[in-house]
Amino acid sequence: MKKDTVCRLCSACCPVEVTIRNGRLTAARRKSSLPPEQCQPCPKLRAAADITYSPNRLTTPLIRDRNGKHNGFRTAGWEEALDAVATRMQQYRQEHGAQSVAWLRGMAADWGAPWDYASRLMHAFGSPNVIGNGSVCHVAREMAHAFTYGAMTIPQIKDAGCIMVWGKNDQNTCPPAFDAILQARRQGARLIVIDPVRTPLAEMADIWLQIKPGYDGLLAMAMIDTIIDEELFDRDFVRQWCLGFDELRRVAQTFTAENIADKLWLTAADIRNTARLYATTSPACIVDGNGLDMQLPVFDATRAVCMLRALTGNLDRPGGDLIPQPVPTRDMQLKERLPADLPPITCNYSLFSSFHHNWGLHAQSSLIDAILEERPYPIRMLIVQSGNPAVTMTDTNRVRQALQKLECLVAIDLFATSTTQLADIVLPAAGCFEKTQLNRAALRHSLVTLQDQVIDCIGDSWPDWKITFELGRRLGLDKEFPWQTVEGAIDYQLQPAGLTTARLRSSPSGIAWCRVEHEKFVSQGFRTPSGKVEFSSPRLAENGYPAVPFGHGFDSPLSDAGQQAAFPFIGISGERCNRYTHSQFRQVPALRKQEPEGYVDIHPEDAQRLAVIDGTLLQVSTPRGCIRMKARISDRIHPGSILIAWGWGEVDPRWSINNLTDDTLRNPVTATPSNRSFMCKVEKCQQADKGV
Ligand SMILES: Nc1nc2c(c(=O)[nH]1)N[C@H]1C(S)=C(S)[C@@H](COP(=O)(O)OP(=O)(O)OC[C@H]3O[C@@H](n4cnc5c(=O)[nH]c(N)nc54)[C@H](O)[C@@H]3O)O[C@H]1N2
Ligand SMILES: Nc1nc2c(c(=O)[nH]1)N[C@H]1C(S)=C(S)[C@@H](COP(=O)(O)OP(=O)(O)OC[C@H]3O[C@@H](n4cnc5c(=O)[nH]c(N)nc54)[C@H](O)[C@@H]3O)O[C@H]1N2
Ligand code: SF4
Ligand SMILES: [Mo]
Repeated sequence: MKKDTVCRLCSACCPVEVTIRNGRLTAARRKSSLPPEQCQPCPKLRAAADITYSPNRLTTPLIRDRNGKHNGFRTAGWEEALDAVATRMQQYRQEHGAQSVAWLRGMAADWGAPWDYASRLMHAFGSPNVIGNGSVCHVAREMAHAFTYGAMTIPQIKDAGCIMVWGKNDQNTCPPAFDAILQARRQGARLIVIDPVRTPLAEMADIWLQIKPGYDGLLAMAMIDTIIDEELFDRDFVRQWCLGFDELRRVAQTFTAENIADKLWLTAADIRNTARLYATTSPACIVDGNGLDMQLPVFDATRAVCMLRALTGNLDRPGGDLIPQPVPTRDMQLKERLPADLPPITCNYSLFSSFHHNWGLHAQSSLIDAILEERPYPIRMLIVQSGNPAVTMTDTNRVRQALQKLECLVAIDLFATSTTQLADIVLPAAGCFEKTQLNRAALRHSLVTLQDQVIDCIGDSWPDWKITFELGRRLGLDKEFPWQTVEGAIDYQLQPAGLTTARLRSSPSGIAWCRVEHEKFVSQGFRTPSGKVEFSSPRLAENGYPAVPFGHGFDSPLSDAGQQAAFPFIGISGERCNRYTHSQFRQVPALRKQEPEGYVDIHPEDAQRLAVIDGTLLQVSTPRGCIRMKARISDRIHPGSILIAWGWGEVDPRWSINNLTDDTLRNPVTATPSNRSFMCKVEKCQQADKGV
């Protein structure tokens, strides 16, 4: 039997067709606009059955018990485990206030309705502290889009004449977008790639700019300057729809291609030619990605990139960058229940916490400040849902110290992880094929697709929605969680759009709730305070931030930049590979066989200087800590930089890149640390330590 659903093994949220035999998932195929032989394969999806039926899945709730048989845990029933969680939550609320309990959502929840349900539960309980990981993921970038023209745009790749890919590697992270790039290339679209790493996409490009890691903001400003200086901008659009052109021009003039090319490891001609190709090929879209995120200047760098779209008149035009038409939904969050005078722990980043109603709180580092330094007040109990902060959060040592300091840690996950190992109570979650949920990605724009349950839950695992609803009811929130099925909750949420679960089920390709329109600004303006594209933002100026990107100058984006002699290499946190999602799936033999370990890529010139060969065990260190990994000689990076494989800390703590990252320097608006690019030292390991 074939069934349609949406895959959530990573956040690409691909529509898929699943084959079921005797109630078991046996295969899954990604639906694509391209013929099967032309579309990008996904090893994770191919291993969907191995992941789903992995013997390592958590199948029953666990409660910490030193004498327990399961790694310091004993098994428990759901009644006991949920009662224990509810009792502890109520105890902390009574003794220290509801705000002393926080909920941390990882990536796997971010695109699903569990987001709304967790917020609903916590807000009704009385705590504002539901924290996501958007300060390192795309939410900081989303805020930059929103502050420039009101919403995060969607590149119209298939219809573009020029595609500029800026720090995104869709081949591995979003195959449907990669299919679209290939299709556009066949139709003759020009391709620009801005990436410090020579990816397969960079090899395909008309222009590849091998930018110095973290310096994207300077490049964008120099491109703005070129486009203005050479009068390549869309005069009519700028005159009618943009605020602060003269201020932008003045600031951009301080970053001319000739002035800054050296700092970027580029030439002025590289920069000017790229700006010319982008500005003179119409329509053009920009695919921006996580290469801009996790950088100290992420907010202004992304704002500058956004301004390129507006300067060239590509906003909301076919083949350019579409302003999305979000699906109207009922607000599930119950924020109004929170006392007005109760600040969230992210209160130092209030613009970031409030720029988008649904995104909520994303200054992730604030959670660690609150636990360790009790700023602005202590967090005592934490519920982690679908995240592995012990590996994925900045400065692992500090994070682990915080998790250990907690009086109570609850983890909701599919697998035992470095985080569940520190927990007091572990709740087993059902995987993406075992549950029905509304994907947030599906609500962002017109086409709504249902992630539908296609097989039974494994063991005694429960879907996240059920865990949240049942916990809510145990906290006395029966009225807030009246639904016995997820369908009831989805129908309630989708009512304003006139959609139901039943209708979505009968339309597996999705339902367009409205017609896609372009140039909506002509009748509606932009969703900014001025109704225009804000090259200069009065709102930011009022809050003490530069109104124009880098209006207060450009500081080094790299942590420990002041100690170049001791830490001379630029470490790059490597791109996501297509077999794994962050710290996940290394325990699945089918995937691990294909890619057994991660490497530190080092340029041949640096390798020669350090007498390093393929397979030499390297120690990479920063003032926070070190990692040990084998070297791989590679000229896909620039001399002076190393590329460190991401996500291996779950296999061995010595492979954990966040041992190196710094959480003291942060973007003042979005709390983003420099997880992606940092200064570090590289040495050969002296001992006969073979690593793992
Ligand atoms: N240095 C450095 N740091 C980074 C990054 C980097 O590239 N470099 N990337 C950053 C980014 S962009 C992100 S998004 C974060 C990711 O950070 P995390 O969200 O912590 O990443 P994962 O390792 O994917 O952890 C997800 C966990 O959820 C579990 N899970 C999967 N599906 C479900 C489900 O349906 N329900 C529940 N309850 N659990 C589920 C998985 O088993 C896994 O343990 O890391 C960030 N940190
Ligand atoms: N297979 C798989 N897919 C995933 C995930 C996964 O873990 N595995 N995670 C999901 C999540 S949560 C996210 S956030 C997305 C992220 O998806 P992407 O945005 O594609 O992120 P990455 O692959 O980490 O990095 C993108 C590119 O940025 C480049 N880059 C690195 N440093 C810089 C820089 O300083 N400047 C520029 N311009 N580029 C730079 C990298 O070399 C890489 O080619 O992927 C999602 N999809
Ligand atoms: S890229 Fe692969 S793993 Fe990620 S959602 Fe799509 S099919 Fe699933
Ligand atoms: Mo992410």
